[in-house]
Amino acid sequence: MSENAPAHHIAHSREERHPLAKAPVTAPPNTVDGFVKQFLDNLNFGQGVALSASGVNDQYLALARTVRDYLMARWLETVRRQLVSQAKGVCYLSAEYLLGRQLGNSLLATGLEDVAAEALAECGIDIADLRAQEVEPGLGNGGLGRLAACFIDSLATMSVPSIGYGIRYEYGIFRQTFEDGQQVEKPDRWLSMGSPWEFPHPEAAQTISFGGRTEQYDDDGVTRTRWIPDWDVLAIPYNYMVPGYLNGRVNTLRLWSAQATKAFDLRIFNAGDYAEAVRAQTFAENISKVLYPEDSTPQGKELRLQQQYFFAAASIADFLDVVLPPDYDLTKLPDRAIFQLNDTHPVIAVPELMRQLVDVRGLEWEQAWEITQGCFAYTCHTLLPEALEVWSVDLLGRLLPRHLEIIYRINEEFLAAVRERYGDDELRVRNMSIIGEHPERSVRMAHLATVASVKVNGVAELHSQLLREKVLHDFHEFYPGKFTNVTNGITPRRFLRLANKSLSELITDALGPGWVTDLDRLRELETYAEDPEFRERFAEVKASNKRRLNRVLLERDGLEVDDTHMLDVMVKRLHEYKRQMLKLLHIVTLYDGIVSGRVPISEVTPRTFIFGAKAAPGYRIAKDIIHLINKVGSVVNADPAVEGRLKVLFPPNYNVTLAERIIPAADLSEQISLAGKEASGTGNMKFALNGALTIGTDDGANVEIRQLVGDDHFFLFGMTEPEVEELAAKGYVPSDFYRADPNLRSAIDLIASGAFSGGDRSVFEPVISNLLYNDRFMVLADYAAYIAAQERVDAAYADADTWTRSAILNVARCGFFSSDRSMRDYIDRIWHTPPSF
Ligand code: 26V
Repeated sequence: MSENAPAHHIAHSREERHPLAKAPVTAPPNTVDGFVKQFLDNLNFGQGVALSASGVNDQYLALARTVRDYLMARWLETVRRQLVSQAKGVCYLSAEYLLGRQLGNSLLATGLEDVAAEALAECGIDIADLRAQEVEPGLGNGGLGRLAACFIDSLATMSVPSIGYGIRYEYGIFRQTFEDGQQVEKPDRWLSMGSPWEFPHPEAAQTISFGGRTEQYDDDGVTRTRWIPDWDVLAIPYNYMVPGYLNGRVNTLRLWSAQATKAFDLRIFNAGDYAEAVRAQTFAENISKVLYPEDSTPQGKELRLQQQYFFAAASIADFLDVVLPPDYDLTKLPDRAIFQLNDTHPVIAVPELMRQLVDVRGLEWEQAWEITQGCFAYTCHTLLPEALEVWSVDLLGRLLPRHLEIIYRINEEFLAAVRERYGDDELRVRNMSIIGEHPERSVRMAHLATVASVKVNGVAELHSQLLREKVLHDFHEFYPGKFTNVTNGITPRRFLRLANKSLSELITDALGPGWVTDLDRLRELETYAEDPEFRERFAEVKASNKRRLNRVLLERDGLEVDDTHMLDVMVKRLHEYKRQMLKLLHIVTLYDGIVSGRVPISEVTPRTFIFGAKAAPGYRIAKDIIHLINKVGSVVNADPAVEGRLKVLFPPNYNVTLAERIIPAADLSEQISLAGKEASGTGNMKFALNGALTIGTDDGANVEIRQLVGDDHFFLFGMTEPEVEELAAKGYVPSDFYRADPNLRSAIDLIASGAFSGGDRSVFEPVISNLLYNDRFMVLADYAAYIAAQERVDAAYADADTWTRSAILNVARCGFFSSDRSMRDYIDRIWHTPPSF
């Protein structure tokens, strides 16, 4: 596998010239003194400041470099061994990696947490202040990007040969701020304070071409095609360490950054208008400038397709040119590499590999296609039809003319096989075609991915079933055995061991330390759930996590969390299908009950509601919902009639760092999507593993969570997926529900009356009319069941000790959701890439 340097391009003799160069790279001494020395060296020689003159950022950068130094020997050794062994490895292709902060994870992986804290204390520095200085790389939107980050963590921890490929966006997901309760997006300048975790390798750049035309030529009697592109950019690899947990292995994440090629420089040189010419350079560099913040409705933007091809082509070329030895027999490629497609974003890698094999390396089409079909696997992450990517043939043909030809040929041969099987069932042919005709002629990337892949998987049992039965039904019939499920997972290193240190210590006290890499061992906690003393300690852990969250939110946003309240949390992207509106209707119903006098205040369970959610900047209704949540919060929090028993908090800019603080403090996890819409969810797993109870629908991985933890420890409500289908078939009429339920009517009327918008009825009119006339996600249909389930929650919470027992059982029974298990499933059933050392 490829790692930090372009391996066999290194002249090995050079290394042997000086005796010191022959010695293996070693880590600094693993002692407090050793750490202090390394830290001061990095501060002095790396940052160019004396300790006495250094600021927090200097100190953070020096600390980051120091931890990096401890990982370096292992990284170089991992690279070396992978090159020598040439074992089959995974190339994980993902347009997003939502990594979270690196420092804490690196300290954990090296076992240096205590040494580092002590060393810094000796320098008069509180390590917590330095950790707080790190800006997380937010190179993803939500679940899909975070999943990629969990997976590469598990692959490193399980010693699987692998490399992650992606894009080094200069601006990650926008920073969310609120102005008068409305979302305002600010650029995320995550690189501006320095980037100690990355290693650029401009010498290993790939040239990526675009545009132009193709032509045929005669090659010794064989007609071949060549692509004559008309512009290109350089893809510069930036390597990041992916340390395994205490196993001495460090894998690589390689993110590509766009840079103008010489051709652009030449244009600048030749152009009369120098300033204009420099601007042309930024055109090339735009490609990796910014992460698209839409996470479910692809916009068909040209720049987005450029991004996809840019990183897919660079990654394929990197693997073929740099990782494989020079005379590698490409017919063996399927035994050497599997390219995992994280959704359709990298699928253009399929025709790119074909182009490389046929046009560049001269293989026959049939042979190339056989190789290609052995090298890809595809994970689908959605069920929403509008989220399935398509690219207009017009655009694709303009940007990548050769790839369009290749796609057409793949489709032609595929449809011939379909016709051979089914006769001239033209309806079926039209439905399965890689090319769609309406509303315009376009390439269906999910179809291309399915045709090209060894396996296609969904991300939870229900999701995979719906893929087989609905979304990709004809393909399942055509390729029985190609479809499979791999239920998502989360890394217990970041989301339990790092994020919830006190719970981790409690678990380690009970079970010993091995559980972090063997999460099924949490089962052994079941007996501890019956031990009153353990329950008391567990409850104290939860309370201390609430106090910690209070400190964080107070400092970050001036918000207060009352540690005597039930903490009821809904954190995830804002999307109608996830139904933040249902949660909000619950809150408004409680408030309405209090102010109308229908519910005595003494009967209201004290609850703090926390929301965290970003809306895609162009998603109107989602932004209106954010506005409404904030406005309801201002009114409820300020109303003396509530007596502080209900609080609604919406800290802005929810991200991985904040998740690590919120999730361990939560009592109740809100997983309330319309059944059949959430592919899996992974936040649901994080909460359950941290001892929150779930209130949820039968959707995504909620289904599996409930099966594992048991019905007594999960608050299930709402329509099932077949019931949703049934209601949709018969016609969902929201006003029927509105009229039939006085509580619902009253809550909606309260919002519509302007009670949360200073009397202005127009502000939230779009949200209300959406609910009443235009809601694809049937919020009102599940309202009554949701309210009833929340009443069960209140009743259960009233018995604190029994609640704690349920919380412990949630932890004990969620070991299945370790991403180590997900990786094992991929390895055994899709990749066939065993651990190597
Ligand atoms: C789509 C697009 C469209 C174009 C612009 C950028 C962009 C970025 C991402 C996406 C796909 C979003 C799909 C996604 O995130 N799915 C989520 O995947 C999680 C991991 O499998 C899963 O837990 C969630 O249920 C699913 O919604």
